[in-house]
Amino acid sequence: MTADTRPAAAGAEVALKAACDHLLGLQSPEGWWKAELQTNVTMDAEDLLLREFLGVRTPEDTAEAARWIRSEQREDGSWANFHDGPGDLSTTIEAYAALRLAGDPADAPHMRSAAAFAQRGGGIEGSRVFTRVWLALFGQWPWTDLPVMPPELIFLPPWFPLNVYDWACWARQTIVPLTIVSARRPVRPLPFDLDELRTGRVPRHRRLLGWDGFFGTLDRALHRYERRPLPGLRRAALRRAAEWIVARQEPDGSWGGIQPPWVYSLIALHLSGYGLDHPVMRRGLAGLDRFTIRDERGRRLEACQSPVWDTALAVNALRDAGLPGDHPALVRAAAWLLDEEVKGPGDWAVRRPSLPPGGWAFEFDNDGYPDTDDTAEVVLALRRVAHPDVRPAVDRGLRWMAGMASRDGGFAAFDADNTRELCTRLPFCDFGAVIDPPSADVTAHVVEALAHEHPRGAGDVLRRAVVWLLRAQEPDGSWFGRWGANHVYGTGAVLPALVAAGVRPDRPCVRRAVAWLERHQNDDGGWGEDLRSYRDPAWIGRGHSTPSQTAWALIGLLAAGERSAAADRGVEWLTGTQRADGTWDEPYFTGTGFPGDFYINYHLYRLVFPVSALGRYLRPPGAEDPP
Ligand code: R01
Repeated sequence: MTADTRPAAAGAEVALKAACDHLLGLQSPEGWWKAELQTNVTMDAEDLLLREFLGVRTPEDTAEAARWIRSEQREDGSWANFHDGPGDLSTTIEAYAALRLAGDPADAPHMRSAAAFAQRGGGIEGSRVFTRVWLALFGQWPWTDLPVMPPELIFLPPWFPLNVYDWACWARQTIVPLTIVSARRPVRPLPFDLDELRTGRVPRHRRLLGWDGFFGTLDRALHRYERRPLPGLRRAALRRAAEWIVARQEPDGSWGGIQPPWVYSLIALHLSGYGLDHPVMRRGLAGLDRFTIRDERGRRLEACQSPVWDTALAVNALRDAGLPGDHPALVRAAAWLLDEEVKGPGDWAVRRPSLPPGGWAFEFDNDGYPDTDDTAEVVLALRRVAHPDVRPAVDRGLRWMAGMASRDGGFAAFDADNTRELCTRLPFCDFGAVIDPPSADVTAHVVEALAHEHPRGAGDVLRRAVVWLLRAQEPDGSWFGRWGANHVYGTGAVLPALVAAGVRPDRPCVRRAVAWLERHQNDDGGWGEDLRSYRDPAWIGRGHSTPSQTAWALIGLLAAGERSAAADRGVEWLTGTQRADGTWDEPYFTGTGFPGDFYINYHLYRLVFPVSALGRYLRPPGAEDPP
């Protein structure tokens, strides 16, 4: 064995040891890792509005949430959806409404500057549908001036356009309760109004969206129907929708483990006659407590939680770092992951009825919605741990995952063939992704898992997924990042996948991706890509260097065999910015919920990805794998 003489190697060894120690120190006694999943203050504002609506808002929670919301306000009076991002109109309006609820007077300086920002940005009239639904619940917006989503939707068969299974699972679980809410049109008056947030003008884009073309006509017809719905049909639809919701409550009281379906389901069921002491409501409200973080800055909610994802990434990182497969921390993590396997069917079975269940979901209790992204990472992790029971679970996961290929050969997160573009055209859908089509990052993770495992019968699935990835390469040589920011994430995911699948690193597709990464390295040696890149192509590949994005670029370069000066400088950026305690600071959000609309700061990313990158830098792939 010869010593590594690269100038960055010695520093990388020291940094990696400290980072691994820090990461090991974050593991729970049960074996999982879970770091904060930070999003934006709409979570906290909507939590107060929910509690007000249900009549369970307490002065203590209100004061603590308001303190957090105030602490997140920007210089210009607005609230943003991500660190250092631009103020967002809808987020600002929701935060403002919550602070009024908490008693902040409209003439306080921070409220006046928030209202001024909202006015400049188009006011309540220009805000997203969800924001106006919240305001309608409190008499601050007319229900008649919102796009109609009738509960009769629940009766459309799975082959009919716009049926509930045409929607991405997160949108489906949000829309079904909202159909109940908007059919019942409840109003709980407030002791104040929000006139200071109104402009009195209907924004131009909404007039076009709402009243032009086919969907404008459809929406007008639905508004007429809404005035006199068929009583028998309406009653049956409301009943069926409520049953659909109740059947999907998870063991932890959540719906899909994500905040929007959760709060709208609680409101919808309450309107359907479920009292606060009904077990479904009690479990739902109690579950929210487990998603609540309380610390010196106040009280805030996680939009969802990432223990399975974090644990799989941590295991892979520690194995990349050279920890042996029989290390007690890894064995404990594997045992916990095995316990988390999804063993029953879910909504995914509507499109793949004969596929046996298997795989993993993102969260502690999210059995109805396993996803291929988590399943791929868990498979990649479990196969590297010496635990006697991993094989059958890994095999079930691989079979389920391979069976979730979409028609075009690519992979989406939660469903197969969830590609009905029509859904995105509805006037109701002005926020976030509402379908779940295949993406390069998810397909890459699946390819990587299949390529390492080569499960019987999946050769064709793997080949088609590789072809899908090759076709998805952007003209500039990069790949788009659907669930992480952005092309740096996509490219950092696809390169290891292609190489694992046998694509030689000297092939042009790999060379073009390497060149793209090298072109976008910052002068300081790191990589960063601003979230604005999702709306403004000028930002693609550009932004402040961050630990996770630098690590993704390094992982891509190292997979391509680049033991180059660019890699050395990336490693030096990581070692030079590491904190004394072994982790990194990462205020910038590098996770994507919905491109353009909803972003996530996964607080473990700053640590797990640098550990993987430094580990792979020091130990080229294959050096000590498998266990
Ligand atoms: C939301 C919302 O809050 C939300 C929260 C989390 C997600 C989905 C999937 C995964 C897992 C992670 C997070 N992986 C596929 C990705 C791994 C990196 C999505 C949405 C907001 C508005 C609406 C999420 Br409407 C619905 C949900």
